[in-house]
This record gives sequence, C-alpha cells and structure tokens, in this order.
Amino acid sequence: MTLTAQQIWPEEFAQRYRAAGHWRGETFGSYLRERAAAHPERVAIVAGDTRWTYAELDARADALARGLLDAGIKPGERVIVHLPNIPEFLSVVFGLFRAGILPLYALPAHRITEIEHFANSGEAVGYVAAERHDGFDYRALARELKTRVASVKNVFIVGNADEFTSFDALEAQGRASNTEPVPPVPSTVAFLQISGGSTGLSKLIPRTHDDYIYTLRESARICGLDGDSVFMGALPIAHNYPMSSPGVLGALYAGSRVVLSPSPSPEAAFPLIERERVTDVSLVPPLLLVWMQAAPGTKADLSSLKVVQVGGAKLMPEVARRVRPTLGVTLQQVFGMAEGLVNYTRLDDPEELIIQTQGRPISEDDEVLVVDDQGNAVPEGEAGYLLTRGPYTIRGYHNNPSANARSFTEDGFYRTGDIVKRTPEGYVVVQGRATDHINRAGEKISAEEIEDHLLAHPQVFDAAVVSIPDEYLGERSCAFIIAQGERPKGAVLKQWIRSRGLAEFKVPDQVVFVDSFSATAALKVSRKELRAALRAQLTAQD
Ligand code: J2J
Repeated sequence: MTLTAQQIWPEEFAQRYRAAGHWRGETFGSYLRERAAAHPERVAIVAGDTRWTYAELDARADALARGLLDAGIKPGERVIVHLPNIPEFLSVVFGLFRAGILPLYALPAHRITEIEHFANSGEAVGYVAAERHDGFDYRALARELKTRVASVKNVFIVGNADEFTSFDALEAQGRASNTEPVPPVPSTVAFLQISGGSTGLSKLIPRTHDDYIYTLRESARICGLDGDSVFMGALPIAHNYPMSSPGVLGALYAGSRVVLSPSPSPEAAFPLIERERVTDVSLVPPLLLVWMQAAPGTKADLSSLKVVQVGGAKLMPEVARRVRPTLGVTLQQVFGMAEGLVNYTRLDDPEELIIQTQGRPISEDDEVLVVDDQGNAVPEGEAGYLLTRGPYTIRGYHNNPSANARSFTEDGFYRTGDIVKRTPEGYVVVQGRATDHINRAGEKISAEEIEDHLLAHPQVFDAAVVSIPDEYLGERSCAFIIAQGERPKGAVLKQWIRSRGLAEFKVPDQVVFVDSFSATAALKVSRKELRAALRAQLTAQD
C-alpha cells in the first residue's frame, strides 16, 4: 500500500517543502498534546451539555488509541468514521491518529452502498458510528456492512451498541490498558478523505500529517483564529471544508474553542452562537442565504460573530455584498478541495476583492496554472482549466491508477476540473467547471453514478442526470429518463435511488420523461454533450 509522503511527493519537492518550513514534523497527536500541556483547563469542545477541556480531549484520545490497538487494529489500517457532529468524532479521530490508524471519513448522509464502496476501496478493518442520527439507525448499516465486506471486523457504536462494542467500553478498556502507541511518522498518510466523485464513485484522498497540518496552521492564521476564538462546526465536520479550512481541526490547532452544532439550521445554530459567544463559522452559499433570511428576525444575540466563511460552491457577488450589512460580519470566501489547494480572501482585503473573488492560495508554494484545452497557459484574465500542485495537494488518489492517469498531469499537477480566471492580484474567480457533476448546496454528486443506478431499474431504458441552476441550492439535479415500456412515476424512481442505499442528497430533485434524447443528443455524442444539450433544453423552458 502506498502510504508515505515519499511516494506522494517526489523527494526534491518534499525537501523544498521542509526547507521552507511548511512541513515541520508535527503530527495530530503531538499538536493536541502540546495544546493540552499549554492550557489543560481551556475548553476545547462544546456540544449540547458536554464540555471537554483540552486535557480531557487529550486523555480521551489516549484511551481510545490504546483501546483501538488492544482491539487488534494495527497501525496503518483503516477505520471508517461515520459520525455526526458530536464530541466523540474528535476524540476518536485523535485516538486513531495517535495509534497511527487511519480514519476514513464518511458523511452522515452516506448509506450502505457508499460505505461498502469506501470499505472495499480503503480495505477498512473497522467502522465507527453513532447509534442513531436524524432518524437513521447506523447499527443496521453496520450489520449489513459486516456481511458484505469481510475485512470489517470491528464495529464501535456511540450510544447503545447492541451486539457491537460500545464506545464507552472501548474508552474504558483503553484507560485501563498499558499499551503504548508508537507515534506515527509525520510524513506518512494520516487519514483518507473522500473525493467529490465527479466520475462515478468517490475516490480516496490520502493526506499526510505534515501536509494537512500545514494547511491547518496557515488556515488558522489566515482566518485569524487564536485562543480567544470560538469556532462553530455547523456543517457536517466530516467534510474537508468544515474540518480543515480552518475547520474544527484548525481551530483546535490554534487553541480555540470548538462548538458543535447538531444541524446548520438557524434554529439549532443561533441559540448556540449566543450561548457560547461564537466568533467564526463556515457555511455553504445556500445556508448563508437561510441565515441571512433568519438573522433580522431572530431573538438570539449574534453580535459575537466576527467572520463568516462561505465556500464549497460559488457565492454570487450580489449575495456576498449583503453579508456585512445583514450579519455585521466580515465575509471570507473559501474555494478549496479535499485533494488540496485552498484559496481564501484575506480578512483585510478590499471589500470588492472579498465580494468578487474566491480568494488566493494559502501558500506561496502553491503552483496554479490556468490552461486551455491543449494545456497551454491562457493570457491573464481569461478563463481556463485550473491545474495545481503544491505542499498540500495530493499527487494521486489511493490505489486508483486509472483515475490518477486522468486527474493528474505527468508532472504532478492535479486537474481540478474547475474553470477559473485570475485577477492581476492573483485572486481566483470561479467561472464554472469542466467535469460533469452536480454541486448541490456544496455536496458533489456524480451524474454517472446516479445514471448507473437509474439504469438498473427495469422500467428505465436510458437516463441522463444533469445539473440545473437553482435559486436556493445553487444547483439541483434533474434526471432525464427514457422509459422502457410503461413510464414509472417520478416518485418511484426517487424511491428506487433511496432503496439502492445511497445518500439522500443524491436522489434526483426532478425527474423528466422524454421519448428520446432528441436529434441533437443522438447516440453519436458523448454523455457529456448529451447532458449539456438536455440541460440547455430544460433551462430554455424555465
Ligand atoms: C465555487 N466552487 C467551489 C467556491 C469549492 C474548503 C472549501 C471548500 C472545499 C470543498 C474544501 C468553491 N466557489 N468557493 O475541501 O477545504 C467546488 C469546486 C471544487 C470542489 C471541491 C475546502 N469551493 N468549490 O468544497 O472536495 O468545484 O471541497 O473543485 O467537496 O468544490 O469540492 P470538495
């Protein structure tokens, strides 16, 4: 298995990133230990009535590291972490990091089909979930997972575990244990994140301690986090963005307090902002709209908020312009990707840059190219494909040579799939994208993946899934269907997607039946052109 930075970055680059002080040989386990030593009594995590100090989080992570090793999981092996925004998310990932075991992050919305794919492609040996969340019983998923994927031996459940090991038992066992975890090497892979999955199934993204901690350190600095900051994790923190840009991990790196909201809705988040005097939060554009609608009428005192970050999908300038007047905060645009490159507008940037652009890269060593179809640089200010490499952008997906051949150039640039322009100041303006996925409120959906599932339905002859502009979601998904025999109801096909064990956000928002894919979209053209023609057809009708 290819799990070291040496195999991810060529040695000359690794040396350069170390010499520049980007990679400092820290690990997740070591930075938590240092913070806990520096300010043991400071509150690290708040969720509901739970308040853990840095010392407590540190001790829990130690206990879990021992418990996980005693359960027979070995350093370098992978454990799927399938948890909502609860404190145990953080204690278990730090426990895994300390034991040198790799978390593989799944979103709470993922269901058996996705988890099975992650377990197979990451050869996972364990699965951690909460008993229930949002009405869904994750123990049932765990049972199914164990029957489908033989490598998954250990299941740990927060709450009532039934036949599985309870999280409390795991931690108690670890507290009583003398096992000494061997600290992981900073240049090795610390965890696997999942890709947005533009073509078919999600790919696994290997990130090292060195490279990711560099982004946490710089993100916390760029976002102005320090010991007085209170960062709210409102979006699901398994997402790379609320995890790391600066996210909950960046906030803990900076010694800030992390407040976890069970949901990003104003009803859940606003009272918590008042109670905990939250200063920073990251949102996706549709949520920003909801917050801006709710803020003027709320009884909650939101005056502690200083910075609201918005990223994950394009923020329209006319919305961006209203942020400061409506919420009384500084807007920070964030354009990033789980594969690496993250751009931020800086807090003291001129207002127009904050409103009109998606920021500039974290690092002076982020190499950013904007190229045409032939791979040649376009003149400054013109739109082109964004390619990038740098000290925290991966050089390849985990165990996936065919995706790597498509997604990376020979000299190691990642093809982001985004179409961007650059301003004279080096700021990026996202124009669109070349890949065929749907960015539904920041959740990336692969058209191909959903088409494959629709095609498995006996009454579907052909299917094309496209993104349609949507006032609230930014984009919504529309499935064009040519029926086989009698047309099923749209609702039946939506239910079909659910029954295939997929995340709810992948269920098409709209189903449109057509007799054929029309002359423009005859079989000669690629799926991509077909989707473009159908999208144009529907948008023209609107
Ligand atoms: C337009 N498109 C954007 C933006 C991401 C920080 C922030 C976001 C992510 C993320 C992340 C966008 N405007 N402001 O991991 O650390 C689209 C682009 C990009 C893709 C990556 C982070 N911000 N996008 O969203 O891996 O198309 O990461 O390539 O989920 O989201 O998606 P993802």
